[in-house]
Amino acid sequence: MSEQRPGDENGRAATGRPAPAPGREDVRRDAATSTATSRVAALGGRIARGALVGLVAGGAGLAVGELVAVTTGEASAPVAAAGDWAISVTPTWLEQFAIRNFGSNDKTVLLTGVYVTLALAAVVDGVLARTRLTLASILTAVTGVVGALAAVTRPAADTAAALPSLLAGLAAAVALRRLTIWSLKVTEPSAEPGERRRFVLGALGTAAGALAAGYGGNAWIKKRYNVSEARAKVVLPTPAKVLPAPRASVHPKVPGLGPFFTPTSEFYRVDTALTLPRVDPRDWKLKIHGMVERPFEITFDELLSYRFEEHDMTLSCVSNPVGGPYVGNARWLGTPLAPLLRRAGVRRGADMLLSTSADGMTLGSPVEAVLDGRQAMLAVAMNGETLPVRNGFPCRMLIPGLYGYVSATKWVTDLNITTFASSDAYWTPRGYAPQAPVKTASRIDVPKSGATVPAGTVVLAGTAWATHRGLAAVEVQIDGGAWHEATLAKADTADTWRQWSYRWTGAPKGSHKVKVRATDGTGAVQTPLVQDVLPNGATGHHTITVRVS
Ligand SMILES: Nc1nc2c(c(=O)[nH]1)N[C@H]1C(S)=C(S)[C@@H](COP(=O)(O)O)O[C@H]1N2
Ligand SMILES: [Mo]
Repeated sequence: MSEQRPGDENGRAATGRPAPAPGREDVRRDAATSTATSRVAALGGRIARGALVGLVAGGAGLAVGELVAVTTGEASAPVAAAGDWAISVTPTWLEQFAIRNFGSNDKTVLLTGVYVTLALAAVVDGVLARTRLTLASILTAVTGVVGALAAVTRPAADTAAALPSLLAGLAAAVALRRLTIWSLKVTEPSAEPGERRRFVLGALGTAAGALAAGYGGNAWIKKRYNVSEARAKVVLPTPAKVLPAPRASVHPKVPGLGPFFTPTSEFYRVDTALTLPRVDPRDWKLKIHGMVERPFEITFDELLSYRFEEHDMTLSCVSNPVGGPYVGNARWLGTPLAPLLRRAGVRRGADMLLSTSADGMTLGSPVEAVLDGRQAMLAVAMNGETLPVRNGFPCRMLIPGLYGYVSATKWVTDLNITTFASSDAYWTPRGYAPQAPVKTASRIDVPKSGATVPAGTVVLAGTAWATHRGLAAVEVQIDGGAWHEATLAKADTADTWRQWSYRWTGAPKGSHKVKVRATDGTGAVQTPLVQDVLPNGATGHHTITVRVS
């Protein structure tokens, strides 16, 4: 081994001090002070150089990982794999905290966390390498092994997914070793100018190469796994049942109130996919199996040859806080799910439809909800457009009346007929209820909470839903007074939300609390009881503060 003995550096720093002349106290003190100062400076320099070398080496590793992931898939790249793993082990309270505080930016926050953690590890390895080169190199490689484990333990991963992180760790270790040796040479008293140049050029070259390979690799991945062309080529089936556009009266024309159909680009997104599954319809297959008489598999073309129907439905998330934004309404195009289950022949005793997505997410839905006549479907389009990748392209499941996490499997590829007693879906061990019908909810959208409005007549407006039970009434309450019936816009289907408005006349100046509650189609009034998202959806009345001036 041509290994430097990095300990030498410390030794020099400790012993290279000039001995003060005996008896010259003042000089000695000065010398001691300046020696201490220079020691601190030297130490700072070493840490800075170590940190720099560590970061450059780590960057080289990540870049190699990105390049390897061009063949093994986007989700197997080191940062993506680490992020996916972090998501899967995130405790529910932290996930709730992230949703509440970061909303749809939670994935950016998570990725930032992964990068910061990796950067810290790289700095530690880089500084450690100056005194313990072998140990630091091994630690660096081990980080890669940890990443590889994270990559292969993802539910939808194959063993090749280990490669990017393994090779990233190796590349980082090799770069760390080389750059550290060159860097240590520079600080030797016998250092030649050529050695400094070698280190600087080596570090700069590695950094530049890492940036180019990292960005290049990432762009290549994006291009290689791009399905936007395949998506553009999908010819949507003509629905056997075409819906007329809903009457204009489904929307009370109140400025500031969102439209009846949520524009697809504004539709909320909730999933665990750090890297979106990119499923080419040509490769897509749906398997229906488990407790069935006749298991079968269909291709995307076969799916499209089935009977398709349009259906308007509001989708909402169990994690939506009272008054929150994780709800959307769309016109979906899908093929009914019930005939598919009948074709397979559900065996007696089976009560759960465990669906799996291309990225290994599992959702459990009651078989009953699919077969009881409601419009459970496999959807391929929303609002007249092929499903966007983020909303489940090429195919997603939908069951009216159930929260998304127990019904709305995006990128669905597998339907396993089983029992709730024998199978757990992803969210169940994480504290969420295995079954979760949508709770009646209502929201004040206009004015915004905290807004100031002119005195006189204040127009309040919002949205309310009790998916599949339908919505019968909305009432508003001001400052704890009587409940006033709001004007409901026309209903579309029992599966869609209803928008409402209320003219609050003679609103007096001052700060006021406005509350809303709904009554569902069965006549049940929305509960005032405040309950958290866990285990099966938040409850309580949405309340806003308005300042009338
Ligand atoms: N494959 C997959 N499907 C999924 C999820 C997921 O994490 N992965 N999340 C579910 C949840 S919790 C909800 S609320 C809906 C959200 O669908 P959207 O993102 O299209 O709004 O998708 C559901 N389907
Ligand atoms: Mo959800």
